[in-house]
Amino acid sequence: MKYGYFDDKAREYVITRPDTPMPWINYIGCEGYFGILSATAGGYSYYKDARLRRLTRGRYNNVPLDFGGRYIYVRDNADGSFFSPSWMPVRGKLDDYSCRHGMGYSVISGKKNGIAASTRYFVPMGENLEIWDFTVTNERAESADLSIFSIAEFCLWDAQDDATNFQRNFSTGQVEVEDEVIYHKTEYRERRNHFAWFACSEKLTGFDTQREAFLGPWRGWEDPKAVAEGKSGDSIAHGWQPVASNHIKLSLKPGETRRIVFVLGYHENPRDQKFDPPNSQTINKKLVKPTIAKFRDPKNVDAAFAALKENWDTLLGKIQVQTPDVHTDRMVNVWNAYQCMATFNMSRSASTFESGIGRGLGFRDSNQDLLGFVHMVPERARQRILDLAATQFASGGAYHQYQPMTKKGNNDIGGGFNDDPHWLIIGVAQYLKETGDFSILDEKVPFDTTPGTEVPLYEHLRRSIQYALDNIGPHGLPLIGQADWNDCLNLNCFSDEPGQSFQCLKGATDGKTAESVFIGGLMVLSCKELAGVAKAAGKPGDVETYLELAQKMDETVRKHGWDGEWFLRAYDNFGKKIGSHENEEGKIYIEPQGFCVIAGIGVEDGTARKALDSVNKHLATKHGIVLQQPAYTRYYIELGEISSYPPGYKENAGIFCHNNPWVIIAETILGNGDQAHDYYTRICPSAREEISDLHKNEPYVFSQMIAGKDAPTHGEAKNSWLTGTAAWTFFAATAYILGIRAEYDGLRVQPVIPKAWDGFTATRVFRGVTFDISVKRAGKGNRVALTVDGKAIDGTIVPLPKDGAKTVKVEAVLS
Ligand code: BGC
Ligand code: IFM
Repeated sequence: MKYGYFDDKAREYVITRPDTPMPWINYIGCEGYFGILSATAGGYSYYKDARLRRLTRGRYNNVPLDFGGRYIYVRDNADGSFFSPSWMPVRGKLDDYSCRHGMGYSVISGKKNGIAASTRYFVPMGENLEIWDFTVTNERAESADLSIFSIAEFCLWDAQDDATNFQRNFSTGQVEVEDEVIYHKTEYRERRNHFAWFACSEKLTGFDTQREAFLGPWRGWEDPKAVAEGKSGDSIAHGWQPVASNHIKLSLKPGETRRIVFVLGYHENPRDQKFDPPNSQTINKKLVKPTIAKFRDPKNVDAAFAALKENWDTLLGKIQVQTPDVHTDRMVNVWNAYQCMATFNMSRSASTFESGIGRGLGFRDSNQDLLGFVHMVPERARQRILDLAATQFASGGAYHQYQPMTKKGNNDIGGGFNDDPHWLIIGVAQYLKETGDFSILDEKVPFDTTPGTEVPLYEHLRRSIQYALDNIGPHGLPLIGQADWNDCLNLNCFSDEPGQSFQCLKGATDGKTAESVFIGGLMVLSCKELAGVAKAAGKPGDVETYLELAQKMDETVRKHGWDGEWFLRAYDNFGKKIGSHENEEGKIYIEPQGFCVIAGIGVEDGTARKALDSVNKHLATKHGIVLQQPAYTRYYIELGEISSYPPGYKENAGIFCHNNPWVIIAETILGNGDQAHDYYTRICPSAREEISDLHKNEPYVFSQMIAGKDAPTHGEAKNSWLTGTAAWTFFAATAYILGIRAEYDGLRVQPVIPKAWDGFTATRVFRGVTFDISVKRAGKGNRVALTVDGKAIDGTIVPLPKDGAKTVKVEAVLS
């Protein structure tokens, strides 16, 4: 069953009933101010860091799952009845409901008894605030006397502290109200540098800032006292739970529409102007008054919305395609690119599945995310690379995560995930191919964010490989450390004691035995990429060094990492094979199959083909490719967290969508466009829209995981939005299936599309030049003949125009 539809022209997904199988969310904000926004107006907002600057409260993982948000109540003063146009939190029956999730905004509309209301939520570009642009229409034949109530609940900044330290927090909350603006100033006494505010474009009938005054004792959000009685309490919060609620009375003639703008904003002094005067007990309101005045005027709201639209048109305009497949088109042109920006901004921190407290920005994650967004925001990719590299250790190892607010490595998790350093090379290489900006390699970047340790970024890349060379195991393969890409394959964490959890036990191992074939494959690729960087950057000496290392590791992987029909996964702490036909369970894993082929291992001699055939035979299902088989039916302490999951979920044989595109890319490398696109379609959310009751998650974004064939809920998705799947599927579809990819010397056009496609057209903006590409089939193969501005060229790389032209016309014929 479907719960909505794609409005492809408008770049919106339209949800037509509020009781979706899961909260179907969107994100607002794409610079510093961010919010999660569900289709029923749930979710919270934060500034830069979902943990350290949480502005409002949402109650995730609650009953129902999505609770607390940006709520509006519409009350009919004639009979005292009321409803929420977003369905939540009143949840009464609506006569009409829709939510249009668009690019950086959502419009949620509801109608009841002839009163239609709609709110457009968004964050203007360049501002630290969100707008709730509300309109209400009286569709009745007689006048309506209405009360509108808005409410947001403030979080006391640090989301972790807010959730746990209420013995203190119940006594710290403070607000001020001036000129009908509610200022939330908890902590202002000591910090004097930040506050939030809530304002409205209309004259207020009343307000509330104390949650219990608004709700009334022992009442819930579905039936607040203020709304039921039609009267706010004009309360001032002293401790407890500060909120911001406005009450506006309206009298609407038949057919009349009124618009009210609510604005929730945040102010934080710039770093160099940290604090307001020491004894200041009242906040420095003049800092935000011009902004408040600006957005109380609907004209400025319209202009801000137009600017937001324009921003997204520009970003998405970098790649637009028209193929015979509607799912490919809408994912590439709109939703997958949009999801890539969300993973860039949010990493893995804040979603329906992530609390915003547990995870900062991942080193491996953010480097991989770059593959999906560098073409849209190259300057921001540059900064991200420098921030990531600054958390690397002098050894070349890296913190696994860093906190976006402080940009410092996270000590709780530490380092020792031995795949991490390689991803920096892959991220930087992609940045260079996209932008040609080699100046980044000379940027001075510290180790472990320690002043005085700065070296050029290029040296960081060299240290990444040095770290791998310093951590080689008994078979000559890279040591796995805490884990590799598969966070849950914890081969150095074991204990003989029954009932021990997967946590690393001190002294259990020296970590010098367990090896990863996957990192072996990854290292072959990263060495080749580093050789490519060195060549393009004019460092010929290094080219040979890294190509030799790639060659050597390639040989080691074939010698010690090949199981006969597929690539092995690892050697455990006892030197025993993992991912081998010799194992009883976990005989074959997906990661090394896809990745070794991407690295070029065995492509010439047929082993690569064998490995991918084994994937097809043992791992492929109609819902996607599972991570390994057979699933672990019991807990193996020597394997760690992977076997803690029941069969078919997450890393224990779930369909981990993130590495499906590795196989998709691998299939294109071997020239098999049919198989590649078929795998793509299996996990593609749009193609799964019809089975929403099974899939459950949003049909417009990829999920991290779909339950595998061993799970009772095979086909059910979890962890939507924030996943490496976003970048990798985008990269697989655009750069490998459609074959349009950035190279040092130009734009490659080398499609490997399904045989049934007669071609496609695309526009790709690359280094400021628009490439208009048209691909036609003259035969069923993948051989490409290119004509550029009417002239045939050799090879598949279209160079940038020498005459400074801003457009290039490319015609490709496949035979
Ligand atoms: C995995 C989770 C795991 C977590 C912590 C994640 O990357 O997907 O299943 O619980 O890492 O190890
Ligand atoms: O590789 C990881 C990623 O860093 C976070 N999500 C899960 C993946 C597999 O464990």
